[in-house]
Amino acid sequence: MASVLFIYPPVSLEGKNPSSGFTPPLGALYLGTILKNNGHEVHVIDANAEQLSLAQIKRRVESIDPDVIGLTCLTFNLDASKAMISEIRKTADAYIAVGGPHLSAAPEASFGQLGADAYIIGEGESIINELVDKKPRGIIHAPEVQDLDSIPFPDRSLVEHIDYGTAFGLSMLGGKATSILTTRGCKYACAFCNRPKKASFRSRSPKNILLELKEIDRMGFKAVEIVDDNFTNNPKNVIKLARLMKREKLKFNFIAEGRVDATSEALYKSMRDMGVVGLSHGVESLNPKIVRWYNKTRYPEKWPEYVKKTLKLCDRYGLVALESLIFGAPMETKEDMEHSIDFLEKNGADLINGNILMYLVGSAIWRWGRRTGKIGPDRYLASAPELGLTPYSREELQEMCDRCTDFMKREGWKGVTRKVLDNRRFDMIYYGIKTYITHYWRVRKARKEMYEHGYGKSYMGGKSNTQFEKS
Ligand code: B12
Repeated sequence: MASVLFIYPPVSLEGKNPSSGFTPPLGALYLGTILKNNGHEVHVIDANAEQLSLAQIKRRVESIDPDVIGLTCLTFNLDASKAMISEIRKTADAYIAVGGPHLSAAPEASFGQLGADAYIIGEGESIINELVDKKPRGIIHAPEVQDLDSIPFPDRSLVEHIDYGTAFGLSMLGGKATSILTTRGCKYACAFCNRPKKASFRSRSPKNILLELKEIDRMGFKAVEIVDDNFTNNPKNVIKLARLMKREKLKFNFIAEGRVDATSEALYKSMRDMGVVGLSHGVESLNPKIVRWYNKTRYPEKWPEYVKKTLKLCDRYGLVALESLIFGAPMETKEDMEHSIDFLEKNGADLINGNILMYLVGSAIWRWGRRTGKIGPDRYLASAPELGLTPYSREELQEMCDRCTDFMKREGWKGVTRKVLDNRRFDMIYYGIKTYITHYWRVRKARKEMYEHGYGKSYMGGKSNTQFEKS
């Protein structure tokens, strides 16, 4: 039997990572569970959550001395993954396989530069046993799993030593936290996203999700992030799940991601009933021309109406509304950006998350940039101002992001408190007050760090130009 180690690399091996520590690396847990069930010894290092340095990672690898190492590579942690592999290679002679979202998005010709033995495109479940047993080399296409109910639940005990649901050392969700995946794939094709468009949208059955939630409950988790690309993609299932949970008297503090054009009273009521505390939506812009360029919807002119309706529903059902905006589309003016922020502020958003537009390898806007010669062939991740694809500088766009952050600081707590009270989430209120009193200085420090390094500031401490040298 082999000793297998999964590593989830951080964005940066030095500085603070904006979103470290929030949820466990489910990909590694799903694959690790299959191997564990087959008798292999499985370890997981979440270098992102634990903010490990290269030297610390290397030491841990050496002490585990695995036969096989599996890495989850995102475009954002590409540089870190590459550096880790090269460092590990110096002392360990393990077979190294890399999977994850980046591989499904980037050109296959570039994979070799990562320095691994095998590169897996797609979902690893169907090939993970073979990978460990036979150690094949090169590029491997793993088919997506059609029957999601057939996959064993991820074994969360593999990362029980890590306190999830925290940001900058502070628990954000009210209690022991984990995550769950209820669907895979997405029905939409946003132009800035580099998730594989080939992947079909699939749902787990509500009964199967319920069984996993019961297990999560038995393990003592109170808070659960639903990490689907879009939890509201299958509204019927959400409504059914809420019914089943009610029958079982099961409730968690959930957070999830939804769409502003997939809303209904029944859906929002169900989410409230099952315990969803907050829902985030990719609004991106309130200018239909920009919404069309992002390919968010077939009806861009209706977008502002959709956003208004969604915010009303969040208000009615007491769901904290975290609305995301992207700044820096080529045709976007400062007035457009200000209008987007004002619109959200006036129509009931609780929190606004501003981001600078990134061109990610494999996304439609990246392909457009390549076709028109605006992006070099080896540039896999770059922001709009770096590429000169917006009339505004990084600082000007950052100022817009800061306006969103200021709104959160100024108004966020009011909306959040009102909604939590409306929904009689006394557990969360008690937890919030207790944390504030007992960890006053930590709360202040975490808030400060969050605003300095968190979402809407800069990805990777300003370093956003990951690129491979030409081979
Ligand atoms: C939860 C989440 C997070 C959490 C925790 C991540 C974690 N530990 O898994 C937090 C909040 C920390 C986070 C942070 C970030 N995230 Co995130 N995140 C997600 C999210 C919503 C779910 C991840 C997940 O659990 N998926 C479910 C599992 C089952 O899928 P999977 O990880 O892809 O694994 C499967 C395959 O990829 C493959 N596989 C993966 N690893 C391996 C390894 C081997 C050896 C093999 C064989 C196969 C294999 O098999 C797995 C099982 O089928 C995804 C979107 C999504 N729905 O996947 C975005 C996503 C992964 N995140 C994304 C981004 C951009 C980020 C950030 C850069 C955001 C930021 N600005 O800070 C950071 C980067 C963090 C880092 N270290 O690099 C992008 C990545 C895009 C890209 N190509 O780079 C995604 C795809 C969202 C999107 N639509 O754009 N994220």
